[in-house]
Amino acid sequence: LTYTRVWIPDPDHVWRAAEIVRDYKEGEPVLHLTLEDDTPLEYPVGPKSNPLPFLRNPDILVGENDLTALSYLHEPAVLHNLKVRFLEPNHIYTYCGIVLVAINPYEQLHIYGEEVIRAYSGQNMGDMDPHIFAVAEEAYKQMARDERNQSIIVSGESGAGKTVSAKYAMRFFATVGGSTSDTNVEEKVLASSPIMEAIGNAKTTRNDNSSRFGKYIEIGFNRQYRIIGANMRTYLLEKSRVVFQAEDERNYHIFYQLCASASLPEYKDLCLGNAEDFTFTSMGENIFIEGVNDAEDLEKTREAFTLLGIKEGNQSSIFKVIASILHLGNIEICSQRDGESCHVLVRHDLHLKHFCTLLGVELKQMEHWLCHRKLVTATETYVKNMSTKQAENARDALAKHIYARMFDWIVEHINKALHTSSKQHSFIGVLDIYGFETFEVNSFEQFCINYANEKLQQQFNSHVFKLEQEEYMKEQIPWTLIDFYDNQPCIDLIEARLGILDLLDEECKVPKGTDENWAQKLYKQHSVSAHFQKPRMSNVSFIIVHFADKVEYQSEGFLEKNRDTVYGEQINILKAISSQFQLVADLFHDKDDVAPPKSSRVNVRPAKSTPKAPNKEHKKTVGHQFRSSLHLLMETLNATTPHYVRCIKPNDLKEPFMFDSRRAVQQLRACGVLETIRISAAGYPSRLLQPVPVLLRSRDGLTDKELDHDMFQFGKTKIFFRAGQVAYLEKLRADRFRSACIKIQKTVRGWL
Ligand code: AOV
Ligand code: MG
Repeated sequence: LTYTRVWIPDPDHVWRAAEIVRDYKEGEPVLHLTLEDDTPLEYPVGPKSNPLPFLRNPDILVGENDLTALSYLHEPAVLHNLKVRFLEPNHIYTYCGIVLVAINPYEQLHIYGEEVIRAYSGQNMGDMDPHIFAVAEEAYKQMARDERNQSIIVSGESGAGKTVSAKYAMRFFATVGGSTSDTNVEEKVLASSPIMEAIGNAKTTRNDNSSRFGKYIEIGFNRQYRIIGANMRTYLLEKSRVVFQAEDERNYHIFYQLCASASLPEYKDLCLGNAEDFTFTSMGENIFIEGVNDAEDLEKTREAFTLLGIKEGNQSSIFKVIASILHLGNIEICSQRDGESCHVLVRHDLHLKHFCTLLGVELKQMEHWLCHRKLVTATETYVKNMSTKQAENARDALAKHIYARMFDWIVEHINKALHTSSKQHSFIGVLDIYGFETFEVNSFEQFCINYANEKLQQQFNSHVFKLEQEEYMKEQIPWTLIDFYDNQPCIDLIEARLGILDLLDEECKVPKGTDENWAQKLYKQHSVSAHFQKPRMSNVSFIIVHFADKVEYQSEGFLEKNRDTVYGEQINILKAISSQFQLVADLFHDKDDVAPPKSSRVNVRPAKSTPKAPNKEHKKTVGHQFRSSLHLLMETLNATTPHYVRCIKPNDLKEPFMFDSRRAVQQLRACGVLETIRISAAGYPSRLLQPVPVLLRSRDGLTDKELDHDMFQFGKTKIFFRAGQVAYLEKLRADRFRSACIKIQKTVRGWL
């Protein structure tokens, strides 16, 4: 009796180990199996039931640190191998061809110290355990070897560990590429993280420290490959969070950090108190995060500001702006009896006073423009009352606007602090964006976030699959095309002509456009798309079949968020006070994002104290800007050598070392890791342009003992190597070079 070990599908564990206990002849309807606990099982097989099960790898291979080393490469093998490594020796990193898979341990591990960085520095990827440092080292090495810019692209769903991985990669560069001078520029690069997290991360139901913006930070190096500076680009901050948080979620950390420190003497004049007392910080109804001390974190934020050279004065202005937003949120707008207009109870409303004092705004003006707006028609300009609802919306829009401006101001100043005048030779970019996410209610923000992830997935696909295959074909290397999931149709659905974004922009231009009308237009235009669905029970939501999952989006609010209007009068008030506080003045320095009064070309008579609003008709929509910034990002990434890190979230409970196979497999299926394995195992990831190094001067040179014949292929213009072979050759070359040097030295010494 021959035992054959197999994997069979299982509803709980996805795959289950079994053994075939009776010889099977082709065409028989059942396989006789036993499960691991010796239960016998008759497993139906055939065209109408199950395909023949996958074979299991010999135990000796399980735990391999590169999945491409497995004999049988299929989903159950990959899953099992990752799980065994993760649970038994607690190895969170595994290579998967060119991709590093990182499973979130939800526990502080002692594998990130400086001594570990030193150990990885200068080593070859294959010689060490898989690690984020190994990937970083590879990028650093390739930057020097190929004289080419590099990128580390970290992806994975929300909470999978992208931000943590990106920070470790940056720490690696700061350590191995630290400057020799005393500018401590590498420390400054690292100091940008706590600041950006304070102002751009928040607790969501998926992640206590969820990034609500995307970030691409380019670390610049000189000819000696020492860090000389850095520059950061950010992508679409989730502004709505400033004024609204879902249950059990929080606003940006910085608000809680300030509230927790409200009693300190230096923050007295912010007039803050408990975060529970402010609308904008208490909507989620839980102001705490387990294990986080907001007051201590404020200290870290401040230290980082100081390290980056942001002066005390500016720091306190930033805190004033943040506090002013909290006060703005607490301003009560009361309905008048007529129901058409509203007012603010100034005498009772300390928050309005605090807001005005903190920003140096004239109270009377603010009070007026909180409840009124200016309308411009073809012939005249008049002032109109706002309803309570309108006024509240306008107030919230102002709060979001102020926050977003402050965010940009800080990014700009961090960039100034990281800027260098010395000549940059090359850079390594680290990309950390918000991960794919789906909530109970998904809106414009999730749509943008998931769109970004869709683009990133495509970048990955085209790098790994298309480019590889095209290259092999161009070079006429034998190669069988491998099918892979191409998400271009889904991207087209979103960004192509008459796609979701185009229709949204169009609806924003229609005078009486509504979210519902837009949804109807989507149904009409896109029902044929395989990636678009109309939910049966709804007339206002739509479903997109993303690479990672199906997501249902509620159309409500899309138009407003895409337009992103703030009433010009309120901005004008803030501009009018510009002389008083420089930072506030800077924040509201003209940019064309103010809502144009209707038919604004005529006759605008600005009120005396309010400077003229810029009357640009063509303010770009948020969706439009986001699309452009993603295009730019893809161009940048495509001009670098990419290194991919795929983060996997092993469970939804944030439990240390708990592996939920169903969740893991869902992510593996979605991110293309399985296809990557097939390609990397079959392909030749390394290549050298001919003419090749000394060692490999001819075809004959290559076929001798140095390399196994299966390890390379000659293309028309390049030689292709299997993974790991180039490093091997480099070592051989170095050895030969060394022995040649020694010979010369000996000869020279002989002469002397
Ligand atoms: P994300 O960046 O991928 O989510 P994070 O990097 O913020 O996820 O990770 C979420 C949490 O998981 C962290 O706060 C840590 O507690 C834990 N964690 C992740 N990686 C590690 C690690 N290597 N070691 C220890 N703990 C880790 V989002 O920003 O939500 O998409 O938008
Ligand atoms: Mg993150």
